[in-house]
Amino acid sequence: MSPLWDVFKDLVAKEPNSGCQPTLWRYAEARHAVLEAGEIISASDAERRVLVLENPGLKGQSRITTSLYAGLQLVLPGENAPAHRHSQSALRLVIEGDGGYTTVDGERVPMAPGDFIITPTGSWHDHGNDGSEPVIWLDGLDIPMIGLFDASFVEHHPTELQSVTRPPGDALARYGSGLLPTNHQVSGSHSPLFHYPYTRTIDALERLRGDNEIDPGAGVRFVFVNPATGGPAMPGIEAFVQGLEGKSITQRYRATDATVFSVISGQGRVHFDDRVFEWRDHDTFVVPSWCRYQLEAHNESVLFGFSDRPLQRYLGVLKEERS
Ligand code: 1HN
Repeated sequence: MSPLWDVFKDLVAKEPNSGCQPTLWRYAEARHAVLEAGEIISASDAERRVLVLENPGLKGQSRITTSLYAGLQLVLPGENAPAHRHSQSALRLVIEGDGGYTTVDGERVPMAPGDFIITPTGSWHDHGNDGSEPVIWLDGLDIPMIGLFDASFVEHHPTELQSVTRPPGDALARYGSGLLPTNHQVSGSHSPLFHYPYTRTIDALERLRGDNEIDPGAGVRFVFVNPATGGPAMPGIEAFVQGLEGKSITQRYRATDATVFSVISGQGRVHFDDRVFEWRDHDTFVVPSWCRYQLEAHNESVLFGFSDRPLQRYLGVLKEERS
């Protein structure tokens, strides 16, 4: 036994205080480092050749926020990252390069810049690059959460690549047009659609540019949903895109879900109470839990973001404040 009164204040904190720090990774520098990693180890030897975006306030923990992992992954032309599956769920935001692909449970999905792709818990996935340029993307996984539950399993596929058993575009044809096959059984967990092409995302953002009704004070903000339920694409992580007008600034806002942002396009600043970061194309930055911030855009910009919001909502602990 141990005395509660010695630790009570730490266990039930007055407000969030994990140590997670506001941090920005410049893509120009990160890209250079990731390409250098490409000279040191192959994708196949590494299994996944990734540079982890580790929060400097959470050193040695391979996490970008208390609950989430993020990293930048490189696949060079002709390379493969072997097929495996694990308890952890992953999302990807493609940053650069054409000719990349990922195969998820038998369907091979092309990766184009801006595409959002999920590999939910337990799904077989392998990656490759048939093009002539390096392909780089941002990975987000719920690794710290699965660690907390002590529920991690991983399995390697008997062959380096899984077989492709579904035609290209199959999931998008079945689930990507606001139509649901009448015999679809809602599983209640993750989205049956796992590829959200940027061509469609940007079309929605452009059509609604300047609309301030979708998320007042935050530009035009769309969540990637499971079309069968209207809920988030994966139960534990919510991802969104946010379109900001040129020379605009969002309302002061804070929430209990620490949020990872990746700049799809544009330039601007993120203002915190005690610091300001300049961001531009493909930079990644993190806003810790309960940290007030404003997003300023110098020109028309598109941001991608993700957080553990659905779980906080489910537990009834999600708290937001606009001021
Ligand atoms: C993983 O499976 C991927 O499939 C990326 O691309 C990053 C980090 C830790 C554990 C598994 C991938 C990962 C990972």
